[in-house]
Amino acid sequence: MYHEPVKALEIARLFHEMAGLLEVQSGSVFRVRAYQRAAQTLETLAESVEAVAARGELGTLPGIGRDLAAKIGEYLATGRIAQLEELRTRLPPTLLTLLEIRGLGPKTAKLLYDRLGADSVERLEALAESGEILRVPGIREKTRANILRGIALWKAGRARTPFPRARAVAARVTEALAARGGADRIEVAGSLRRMRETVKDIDILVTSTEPQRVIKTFVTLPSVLEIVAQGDTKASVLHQEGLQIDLRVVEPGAFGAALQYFTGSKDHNVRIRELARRQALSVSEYGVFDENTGARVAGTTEEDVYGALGLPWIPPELRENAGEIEAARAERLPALVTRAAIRGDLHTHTDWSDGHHPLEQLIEAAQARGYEYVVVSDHSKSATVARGLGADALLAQIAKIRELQPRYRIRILAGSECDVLADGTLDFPDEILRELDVVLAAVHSRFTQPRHEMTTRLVRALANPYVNVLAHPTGRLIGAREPYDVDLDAVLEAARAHGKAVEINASPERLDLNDAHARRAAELGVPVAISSDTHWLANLDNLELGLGIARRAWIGPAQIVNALPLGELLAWAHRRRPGARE
Ligand code: DGT
Ligand code: CA
Repeated sequence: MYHEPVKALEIARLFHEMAGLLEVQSGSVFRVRAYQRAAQTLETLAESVEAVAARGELGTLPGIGRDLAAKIGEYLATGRIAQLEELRTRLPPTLLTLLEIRGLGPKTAKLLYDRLGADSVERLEALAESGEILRVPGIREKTRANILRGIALWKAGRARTPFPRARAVAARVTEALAARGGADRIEVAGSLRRMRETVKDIDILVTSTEPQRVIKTFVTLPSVLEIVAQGDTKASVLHQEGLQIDLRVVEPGAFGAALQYFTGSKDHNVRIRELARRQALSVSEYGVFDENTGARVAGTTEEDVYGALGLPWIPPELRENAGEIEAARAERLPALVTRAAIRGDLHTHTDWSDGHHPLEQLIEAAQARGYEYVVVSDHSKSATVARGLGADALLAQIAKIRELQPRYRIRILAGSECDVLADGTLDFPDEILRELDVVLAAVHSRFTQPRHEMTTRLVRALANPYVNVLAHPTGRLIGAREPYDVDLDAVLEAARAHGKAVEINASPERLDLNDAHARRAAELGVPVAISSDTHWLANLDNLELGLGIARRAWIGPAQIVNALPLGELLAWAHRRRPGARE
């Protein structure tokens, strides 16, 4: 189980809101930054904030002075922050959503609110569409286009909740249900269990001898904003994070059937029922029934349900009616990757570039994950916003890594997330790349190149004999930047031809390659690297999101380069270098 720093995250969210409110109010930039910094500290806290508070040490946390420590204390004691509630009354509640629009800064948001009363995304969109915002000094056609684009992305991001956020909510709710008693088994079903990239709602199943008690507990959780529906064995609520949660209480004898049914997908279930009918069986959320006698032949576990139809249990990530039923019937289900198969992380940053921790801390954290190796892959010099390393700094870092090595069990590999320049050449010359153990190549500039240029650029980078992995191959930032326009098949073909890997970047903002692209890569025989792209130590655990993508892509350990033992990984990484033996 990974640690869910529940309270700290709640407070971090409130501090971000404070920062936002102060920002649109044109409060002092100093205060805004202070809240943002404190929120970041809380988000990356290694232990529970309650424990720190109990020791009276809140004020010793980075960026948290006496005033903010008092606010945290207030929230822990009362569940509220009075100043925040006061701020909320002074501005329309929807105004803050404007700050979520990419490309619209707080100054512009305030300007449009003051001049035109743009107090919600909907209103801003109408004003932008009609062109009225162009009357405000400083708003040009380009600003208008950016705002409309930002709104479109915002809408797309809201309709469904990103998997990482939904999973965090589900973890909190199921923990609360477990802690308050009354429920025996608790499982999350639906698209969340299938690890889809986004989910519409959270589906939870429980068994209980006291359904009423569980329902009551559920609808009265403090995080519930509104009860949508409430019955004897099921209820739906709107959670404060803005998504709906459905809870169903089922009897133990039907738990497996209900879990199978509500895990879906719908298309998978339709096929399952067809298959059943051909065997004179019927499948529902209550069990598998013999159509002639009406007797229930399975229902307690999912294994029984699939077994009754003559199938092996099918992993939830595969249940999309994308060939898994045929594979199951032929006993050819893939052996999917698990966390245990992963031997190292190939993509991490330290405070040498835009990571937030010194090299030693990163190495210790990776070692604590039980890895055999970790690649330190700070940015290269052209990534100026990420404080990329020049050649001298990189050589110094390599020397430092070699010097530190004897102190650690884990093998520290010197790497670089080397920029792919606009023409497809790399940010470092071969003489420098030669010094590295593993080389990642990635695009961080000129995202808007026409398709053929971007494709040529990536294909050329993959041809470089020192490059091992193409990092975040499509460049999307979820809710903020579309993938760049590229012929991905041509890129994957080049990766295959040159024996290079493509990355499944497990950072929640990226998740790139996505499941469909990763499956395509695997089908073409292109190996993948599942990487955390760590900037904060806790990011190392994001790897799990990448594993979800890989599993949805039918990928097993044999197709994953960071499932290779150290020696084989290095042999693979170096085999195209000049002078290497094939
Ligand atoms: P989403 O949209 O992210 O919530 O995706 P799901 O798959 O969680 O969909 P949801 O919440 O509407 O329903 C949960 C599961 O319940 C779904 O995967 C399969 C099952 N289910 C729901 N409605 C139907 C239906 O009309 N027919 C069948 N066969 N199954 C259904
Ligand atoms: Ca659902």
